Amino acid sequence: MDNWEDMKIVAEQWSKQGIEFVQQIPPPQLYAAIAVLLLATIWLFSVRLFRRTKSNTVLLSGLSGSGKTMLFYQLRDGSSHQGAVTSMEPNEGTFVLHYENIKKGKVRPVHLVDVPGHSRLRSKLEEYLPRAAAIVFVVDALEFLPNIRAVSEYLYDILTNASVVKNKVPVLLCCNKTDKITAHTKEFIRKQMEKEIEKLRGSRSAVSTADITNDFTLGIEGEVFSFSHCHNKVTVAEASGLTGEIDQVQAFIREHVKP
Ligand SMILES: Nc1nc2c(ncn2[C@@H]2O[C@H](COP(=O)(O)OP(=O)(O)OP(=O)(O)O)[C@@H](O)[C@H]2O)c(=O)[nH]1
Ligand SMILES: [Mg+2]
Repeated sequence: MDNWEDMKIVAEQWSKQGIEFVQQIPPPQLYAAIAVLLLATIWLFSVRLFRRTKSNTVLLSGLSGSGKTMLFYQLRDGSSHQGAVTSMEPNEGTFVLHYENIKKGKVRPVHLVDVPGHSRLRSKLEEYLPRAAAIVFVVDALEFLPNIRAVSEYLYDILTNASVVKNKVPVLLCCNKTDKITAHTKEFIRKQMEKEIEKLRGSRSAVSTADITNDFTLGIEGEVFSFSHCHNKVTVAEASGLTGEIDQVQAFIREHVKP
């Protein structure tokens, strides 16, 4: 009982001292301290809010005919009900990926945008780049060599775009159409594209094919280009929009749009 009483007295003394201490502080300083505290809490809350509202936009880009639209439908419906027609408009949708429909529960939807690859429509891409949480760059692994220059230029334009660099948007180099045995492997495609981009780096006074402003230079000065030198994380994967082998694409999307 004695102990309890002692503690009460000590607590009372402390609170008295505390109040006296606060009263000693000149009001302007007190207000400043309160303001700082308030601002700090507001800042903390907005940081948390901002994190929650992180973009869920994933872009499918790449040359015309690489298979973006087919991949879009595979990701959405788990089937490839369209293809062969050149897209004239961006294909957009916000949905839970098809394979995730099986898992019941709260899963964050993905905003997927399939941007046409036709050279005249590619400037559309620039509108979407600032919002992108991730980019799936689709490459036709069958018709790769005849298009190597164009493919590399397009990727170069994306990797040097200001918002892509500033936001460090991760890029998946998706080697598509691997259902055919004549398809090139992702390792081959990666190496060849590194070589081609190395050439482009030297001669990049050429006009951008995609109307995308090249705001940054690529790679490390004086070193042979490698995707590992990019500001962005660039990874490679194989897929087939035709047969629905899209596990690696799905995993990439979910890595960057957290469920
Ligand atoms: N073998 C094979 N063919 C594919 C695959 N994906 C797409 N194709 C074929 O490639 C062609 C182009 O596919 P799309 O999905 O329309 O290509 P896209 O990238 O949307 O082209 P644009 O809309 O013009 O930018 C179609 O004839 C498809 O049948 C695939 O995984 N394997
Ligand atoms: Mg299309």
